[in-house]
Amino acid sequence: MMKGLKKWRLFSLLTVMTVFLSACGEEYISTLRPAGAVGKEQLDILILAIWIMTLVVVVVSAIYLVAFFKFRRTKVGENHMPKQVEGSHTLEVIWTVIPIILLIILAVPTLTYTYKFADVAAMDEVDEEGNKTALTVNVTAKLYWWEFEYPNQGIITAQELVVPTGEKVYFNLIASDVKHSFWIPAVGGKMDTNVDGINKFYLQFDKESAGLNDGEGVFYGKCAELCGPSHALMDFKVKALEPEAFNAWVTAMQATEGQTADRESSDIGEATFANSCLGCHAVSAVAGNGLGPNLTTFGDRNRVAGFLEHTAENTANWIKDPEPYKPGNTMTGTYNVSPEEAEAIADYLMTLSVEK
Ligand code: HEC
Ligand SMILES: [Cu+2]
Repeated sequence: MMKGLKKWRLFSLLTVMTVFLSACGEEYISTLRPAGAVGKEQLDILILAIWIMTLVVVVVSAIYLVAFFKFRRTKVGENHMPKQVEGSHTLEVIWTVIPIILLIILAVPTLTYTYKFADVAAMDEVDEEGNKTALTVNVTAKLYWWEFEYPNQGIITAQELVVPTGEKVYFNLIASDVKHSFWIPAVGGKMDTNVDGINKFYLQFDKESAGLNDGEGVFYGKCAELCGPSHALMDFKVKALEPEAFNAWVTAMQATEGQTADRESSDIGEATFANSCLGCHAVSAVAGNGLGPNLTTFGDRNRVAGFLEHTAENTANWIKDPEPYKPGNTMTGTYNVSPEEAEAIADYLMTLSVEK
């Protein structure tokens, strides 16, 4: 009796938790509150599967309960011999055909959507002038950060993906060191980024970020493949802009062509940065892939290194010694600056912005 009671308590606890936790999904990160067409369709498949599973559980439980109560020994008598159904064709056909039907109901939409989500033919379409019509982003995952290159616009950024709403955005996914996985939970995915071989898919961003700051509808992105000690900190942010604002952002990014830090600058921050950091961190968006994140838009970021609160203080602390923040990162130990210089650099980096 006691044991049954304990089980009952556990069961009630789980039920209550289900009810309460189901409301926990924040819009910027929840797969259950999709903010794009792909995420919605993926959720539809999930719900279909849950309905089918629920149906099976309900029917099986009902049959079990009927058998349990109706055919108790105390009810049917000690010597009752139930009807023998071994080898019954009818029964075997029934319990073979029903699961097959259920699997077909599940398989048809799943396969259809799987092929649909992998359809990236539009990536190669061009207009009369030979320009690519679809927006493509080359994503490179690196320990422990993300690089986003827009090949047709000739710009590159890091840590924060900027996309237009209402159109399909195509992704070429690759990793430069170990396997990672690109995931924007609220919008769809995820897909592995491999070291050799490009994975391609598309996402659609239907909900505009209300503002470009954290808490204003900026979506969260995650690495979804265990890749090393700082895997859990390998986050990025996604800013979904209406097409006009997106185009303005692209133009502002393109205008940073040739921008650099000056070794002779009277600003100690800029001069030190030019000497010690520029080799890994470009400050122009029209640059190639970097050993470190492109910092052209550093002042516009929501986070430092993808996860720390975006303040000059955190930036300076990160520069002084990034190791405690992200163990195993590839910046640690590659330069030498004094604490004062680190603080001056942090102030300089905060001024780098295209979002004005
Ligand atoms: C060997 C190349 C290298 C050098 C040299 C280097 N960094 Fe980095 N830096 C990186 C890498 C790699 C990361 C990403 C680390 C991570 O998030 O795992 C990074 C991250 C950062 C970030 C966070 C970027 C963001 O988008 O939030 C800042 C700020 C930064 N570095 C500043 C500096 C400064 C200042 C210097 C010079 C004093 C410097 N770095 C020198 C490679 C380098
Ligand atoms: Cu990872």
